[in-house]
Amino acid sequence: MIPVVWSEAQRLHDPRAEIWVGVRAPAVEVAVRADAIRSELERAGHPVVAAEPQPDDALLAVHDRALLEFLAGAWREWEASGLIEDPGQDRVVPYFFPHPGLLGPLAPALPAATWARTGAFAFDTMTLIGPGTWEAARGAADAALTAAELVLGGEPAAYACCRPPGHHVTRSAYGGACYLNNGAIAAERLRAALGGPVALLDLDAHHGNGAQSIFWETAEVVTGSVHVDPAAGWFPHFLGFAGEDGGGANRNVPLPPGSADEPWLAAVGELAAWARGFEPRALVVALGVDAAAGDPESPLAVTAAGFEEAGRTLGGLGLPTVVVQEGGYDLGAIGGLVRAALDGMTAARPVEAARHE
Ligand code: SP5
Ligand code: ZN
Repeated sequence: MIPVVWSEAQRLHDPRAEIWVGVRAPAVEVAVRADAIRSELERAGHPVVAAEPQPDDALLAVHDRALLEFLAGAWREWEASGLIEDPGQDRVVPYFFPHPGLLGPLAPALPAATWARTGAFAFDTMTLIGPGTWEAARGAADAALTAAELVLGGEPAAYACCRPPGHHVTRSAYGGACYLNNGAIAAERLRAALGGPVALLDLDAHHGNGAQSIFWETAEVVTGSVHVDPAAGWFPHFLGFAGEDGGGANRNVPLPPGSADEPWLAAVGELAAWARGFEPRALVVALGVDAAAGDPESPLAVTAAGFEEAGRTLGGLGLPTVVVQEGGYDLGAIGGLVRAALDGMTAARPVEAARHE
């Protein structure tokens, strides 16, 4: 049974809201998501392992120090600034952005005003920071790294119940309900320990723009993503098109809204076959389950049987495998969807076996 790595700190993140087109709506990325997944996996017999604290170096390997320092201090600074009382904003949120069209060739200075600084690091208005956000994001990254360590220690596969998710975060900017790129951090740890290449394949309904950007044009970590087509109007809007190939080291398979098991599984198969061509030493799966039919955040229509089959396809690569949780917002379904995906992954193989092939 694939071990489930759990960080108690993830519950400390309560974004309360997401701000979309200027309107404050209830958050969908909530702590009970992780509770639902954990209880389903425990019921199915998966052992639960506590995340171990990990060194900052592992985060600095994929993120700029400036982003990490901002995230670590953002809430305290916001609190001290008086913005909670006046104008009455209880979460860290951007309002002004160093757009390339604004700056031209000039390098952005870090704004002196607390209320302006957020825009130097956030690329959307939907990813709010509150009192426990940094501790939770750090806990999620610790979980991903602990899962990587379990795999390096001989587990064929390990699952990190990461919350908040991570796959939209680049080296220098956060958004999409994500703060630290847990999957990229795990992939880089595996690459450092085993040598490259490592494959990172993203099943979340939204494009894995973070890993694409972090590992752009390096074949040491090859990245692939299947997602709903941004050309049909979906987040992250500016990225995720088929032509973004990173000099051959990235592959995107955008699908039309409404796509169900057949085209989605064909895309998963295409990504797996493409990744196999690099002869990777390990696999990271960014397992969002928001591609499911019934998920409120995506128009894809994948079934639980589809997720199990995707697990079989990815497990069939026969690689040491770290699975990290990304999106998935149908609280009644997410646990079963994650369990189905892990159920499929029986063919993952431990580091030594995969090496002595
Ligand atoms: C990890 C992950 O799945 N992030 C997805 C973030 C995409 N969210 C896009 C939301 C688009 C606006 N939704 C409007 C609904 C208002 N509640
Ligand atoms: Zn998503």
